[in-house]
Amino acid sequence: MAIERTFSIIKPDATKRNITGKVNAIIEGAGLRIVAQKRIQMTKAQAETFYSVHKERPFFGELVDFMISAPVVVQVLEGEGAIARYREVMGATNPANAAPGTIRKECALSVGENSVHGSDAAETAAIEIAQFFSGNEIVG
Ligand code: FUP
Repeated sequence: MAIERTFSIIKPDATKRNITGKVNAIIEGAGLRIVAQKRIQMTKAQAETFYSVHKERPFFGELVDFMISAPVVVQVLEGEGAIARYREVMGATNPANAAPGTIRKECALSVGENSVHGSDAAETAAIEIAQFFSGNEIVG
């Protein structure tokens, strides 16, 4: 399988509870490398752009408000089949359905406050990485 890069966000529920390191330990334990990482306060415009695919969904306003409620940590992860691998490591969107050992099972509070985001495909990974990182900030 090819070496890929995927985009990750450690969300406000996790940064507020000071468990960035716990999330990163699960990521690294799964064989993914953190090749870029920064802590930012997302703006409303950034959050709306990032989640624009969900703009017609009833939870959109709540989702945007949550994403700007505290700092987040944006990351680029690299590894063999990193996009699918990270989706496995994250676990199901709703932590109640997430498998043991996944980030959402071990860390998340609810379907909204679910600790992490990970890209769902190669095209979205490229778009999401470019929204938050310039090429020289990614060091593999
Ligand atoms: P995922 O790819 O697992 O992050 O899930 P989705 O793209 O389906 O959803 C993106 C985010 O929207 C979730 F992480 C949390 C939020 N969401 C809700 O708040 N309620 C829902 O019913 C579904 C998603």
